This record gives sequence, structure tokens and C-alpha cells, in this order.
Amino acid sequence: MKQFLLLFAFLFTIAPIEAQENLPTDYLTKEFHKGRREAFRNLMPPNSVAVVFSYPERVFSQDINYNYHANPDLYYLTGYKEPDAVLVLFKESQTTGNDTYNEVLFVRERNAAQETWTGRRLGVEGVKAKLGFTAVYNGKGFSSFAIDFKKFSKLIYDKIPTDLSGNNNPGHLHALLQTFKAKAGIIQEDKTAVDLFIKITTDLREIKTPEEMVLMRKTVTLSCIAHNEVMKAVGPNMSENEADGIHAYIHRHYGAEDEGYPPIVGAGANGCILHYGENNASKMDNQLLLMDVGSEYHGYSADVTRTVPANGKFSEEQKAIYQIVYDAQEEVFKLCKEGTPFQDINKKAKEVIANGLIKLGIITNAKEVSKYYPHSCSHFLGLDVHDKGNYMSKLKENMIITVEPGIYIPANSNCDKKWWNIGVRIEDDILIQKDSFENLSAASPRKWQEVEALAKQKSTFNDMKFPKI
Ligand SMILES: [Mn+2]
Repeated sequence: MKQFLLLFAFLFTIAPIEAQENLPTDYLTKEFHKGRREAFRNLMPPNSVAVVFSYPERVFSQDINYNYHANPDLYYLTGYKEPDAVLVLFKESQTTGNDTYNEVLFVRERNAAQETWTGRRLGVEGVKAKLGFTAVYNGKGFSSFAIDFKKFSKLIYDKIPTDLSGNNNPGHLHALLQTFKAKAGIIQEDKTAVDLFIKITTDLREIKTPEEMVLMRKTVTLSCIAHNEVMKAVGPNMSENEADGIHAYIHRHYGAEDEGYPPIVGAGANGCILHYGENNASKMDNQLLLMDVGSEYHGYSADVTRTVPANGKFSEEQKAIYQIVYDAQEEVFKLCKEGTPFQDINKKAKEVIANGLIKLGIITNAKEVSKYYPHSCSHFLGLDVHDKGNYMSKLKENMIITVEPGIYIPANSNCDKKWWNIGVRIEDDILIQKDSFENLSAASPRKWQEVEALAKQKSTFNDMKFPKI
């Protein structure tokens, strides 16, 4: 059979794969990405050049890779989502012979045989047409590209990965990186080059443009719908894994390609593990279910956490802890506006939680609060779930941050055991405005009364019947 197939391959040339049909129509436009490159260029020092590589592919099993996830910075600047690419961005226009250009993109070469196995590639012509670049070449052309990196006053690049295999295919990321290091004479990564790259991308990405806001609203809204459906569907006999699957199904229903991070779906003791990811308890009993799950839509991540009693009704202890976390959110929201120092948010959340835990007799001194609330309250949100942003400065209009206080009391904690295995986090995605804020995830209820009311409703998923195995 194998010999037959080989013969077949010799006799016929493999037809090139045609462009994909029925794609979503709301991707970021080439004008958006071009605008981001211009904004990046404006922040570059005179006579500098920036070099941005794709992320590597990673092995899932033997010869199978994980679904590829683009480097968010490269995606932001180009819209290109494939591996084995490098963008070279110049502050000033360059001239080689008759060509003048201020940016060059090297991409993965088209290959009909490969594309029948691992999927379509945009290739040089596709990138010109869809992403609006004029200087585009196959990756293998990078080594012969006439560029003297040493003539520039400043090189700008991100951390260089050091764990890539020695794939010497000239278009492979490993070869592109080796070529860059050789051309630029890099023996050791230059910290000032990396710091400048991070500074520029942070300054740009922490402020969301109107085009990004459309996608952020979509990803957060559809994640809220998923949370609400799980609140309705969940019961003491449901597994964590199934609750996770309902989120994923609803994300896909609305066109989200992925989750922005590994979903955290943990009941009781599992909810007290901050980044619990096994999601493998076969039932939840009468415990609290903590769900920290957000979709990724066209690259943009939501980050929403809701905590719901699996049986639909909070116990007195669960309710008391839940109310403190809710109150902490409410107090932090009052600070969510332009001009608030980012660190004030963390201080406020800590203060409210400490006071609440002291009142319940769970701690006696505010200093003990980090035993039960060990993380900070907020992070930036966008292309990365923990997005780039200046954590030591003040909030600005059109930033998006999370507000996610929590209390986690594992078994054997030094308090009355009636509090053990209660883990609560409530997390919302907040758009900072001049004098106030907008809660982008307001579509999913937070008040305990509203959570209980929603949990009483029936879900479509309750009626789904599958064969027993
Ligand atoms: Mn978060």
C-alpha cells in the first residue's frame, strides 16, 4: 500500500490547496495591524530596528503538535498566525537597489504536500493580499536577505527562546533565530534590547483600541453566557470535567477558537487550589464550585470567575465567605477610574478581606490575611490573559483589568472546621474610563441572591441524554 502511494505521488503533482471558505468576517483588519506597526515605529528610537519572531510549535505527543498558538505580539503587529515567521520593522525607510521599505515579513513557505497534512498556509501571496504587506518573503530567504544589523544604533527584540530543537530546515524558527544571531553578532541576549521591546509593546497593548474593544466585549460576553448556563446546569452529581465541557461547548457555539488559559473548575477543596487544572472530581456534592474560565476569541481572552453552590443554595458559612469577597469587589470598583495607582487596588481588596475574616473570627490580625488570600486583586487583560501593562503606574482610560479578590480555606486550616474547604473567587473584567468604569462581565450575576435564583433555572444541558457505557 505504501509503495502504491509513493508511485501515486510520482505520477501526479499534488494540487495546491485552495483558500478556505466560510471564514468569520470579524477578524481584525489589515489596517488595524498596520496602525499598530506605525504606533510601534513611533516609539522606536532613531536609527533602530525591531525583530519579532513567531512562537515555537510544541510537541503534544510523538509526531503530533499542540494546536498552534501565535505569539500575541506578532499577531498584534501583523495578523499572521502561523509558525516560522519573523517581522523586521525599521524606524526609518531602508533602500536596497530600487526597493524602499520600512518593514519586511518572512513567512512559512507554501507546500501543497504539507498543506494536505497540516493545513492551509497563507504564503507570500496570501500575506500580501490579506495582511497588506508589500515586502514579504519565504523564511528561507532570511539568510540571504541583505541587511546589516550592525549599522543600527539600537536593536530591539524579545527574549530569545533557548530550548528549540536543532531543526535546520532554513525556514524553521530555529534557523531563523540562528540567522538573526549570526547577522547581528549576538552572543548573549542584550537586556536593553529586550527591555525596550517589552516597554514599547506594553505601552501599546495596555490601552485598547476601538477595534480591540469589539473583540474584548465579544469574548467576555460569550464567556458570561457560558458561566450562566453552567450555573443553571450544575448539580451535586455533575463532574468538574463536564462543567468544563459546557463552558467549552458554549465558547465554540459563539465562534471562540479556544480558552484564554487552562480552565479552573474546582469544587470544595479543589476550589482552594488557585490554578487547579485537573478538573477531574467525578461529582461535586454540596460543595461550592469555583469556575475560572474565559474564552479566547480571535486572540482576545476573557477572564471570568464565578463561584456557585453545586446544589443551588449557599450554606450560612459559604454565604458569609462569599459576601466578603463580593464586598471587596464592590469597594475596589469605586477605585476603578483613570488616575488610581494600580497598587491601591490590591491594598483595598486586602483591607476589606482582612476586616471580614477578623469579624468572622477566622483570623485575629490583618497580617494573617495572606494565608487565605495569597494573590493580588487585578491584572491587565487582552491578547494575553495576564496582559502586558504597567503595574507600577496609574490606571488610564481604555485599559482593561480584572478585579478578582478571593478567599480560600483549605482543610486543616487554623480556624473552626466549619470553614474548611470553602474556596471563593469572583472575577470581573473592568474597562477603565475617565471618571468611572464599565463592568464588561456584568451579564453574569455576582450577588448571592442572583446566583441562587439563576441556579434554580433549568438548562438545556439538563435534558441531554446519552447512551450509558
Ligand atoms: Mn484572572
